Amino acid sequence: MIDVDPAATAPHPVRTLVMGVLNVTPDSFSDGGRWFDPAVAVDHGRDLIAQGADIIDVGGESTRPGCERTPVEEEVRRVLPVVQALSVEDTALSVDTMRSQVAEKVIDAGATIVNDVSGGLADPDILRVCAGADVDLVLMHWRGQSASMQTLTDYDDVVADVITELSRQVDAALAVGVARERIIVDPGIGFAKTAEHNWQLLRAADAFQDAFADLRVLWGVSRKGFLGQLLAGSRGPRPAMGRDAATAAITSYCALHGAWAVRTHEVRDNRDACETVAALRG
Ligand code: PMM
Repeated sequence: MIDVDPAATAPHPVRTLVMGVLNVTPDSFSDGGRWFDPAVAVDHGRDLIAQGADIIDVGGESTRPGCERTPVEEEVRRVLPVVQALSVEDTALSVDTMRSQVAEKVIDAGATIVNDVSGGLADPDILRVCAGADVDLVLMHWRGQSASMQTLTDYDDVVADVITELSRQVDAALAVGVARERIIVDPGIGFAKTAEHNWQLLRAADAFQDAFADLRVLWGVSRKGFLGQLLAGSRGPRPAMGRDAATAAITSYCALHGAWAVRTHEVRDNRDACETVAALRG
């Protein structure tokens, strides 16, 4: 097994890292409710670490399409105890939030990565908070809140448009003082995108990597709806829990195409996939 330091800022480590998803929510699309109790969530986080997660990504607000916002106090109530408890583990801790108030609190509690799926657009103060702290910042391509995002899928050329729009988000972060090497970019698979857009972005992984050549690239495809559509049977789309093999296949593909990290619900097989690709690449 190859150890990689999640705090190192080189865009292409010898092995792609695995960010394990820990959703402390009652309603996330694939695992909503399973880890809602803080003690159960902490146990699951430790389990993901034991399975090989390099980073744990704690989220307290579901971003599934159509979803309404979680009140800020409730988001803090969900994530803070889990971050506090996991901060003693020897694993990088990321928090999936679009809110500056939440980011401030979890940074104080030991989070080392802020994963903002809105890429600084939902609450621009989050950029200032991250600029003033010792954290990495994930900027994901985003066009609007979950309640409306699937109406925001008009693109001239999805690959070029995502690169242009995400570059603007990167520039906004740089403008308030976030250091370039602390920025991680993510194309936002499934966010304001149709299934075909997701496939086009994945096929263009090299172009995406080239456009952000000096930055780390994170991909989040795990169990997403377009995989359910791909694997649909006579009873409709394959349920989320049956999409892990497809997820691991895409993990291998992203690793081969230079991803810094993948964000996945299932960790063991995805870590194995990253190890295997690292061996293949020599
Ligand atoms: N996807 C989800 C949530 N957070 N963060 C990043 N950086 N990239 C993603 O693709 C992403 C994310 C939605 O999945 P979930 O509800 O299962 O966590």
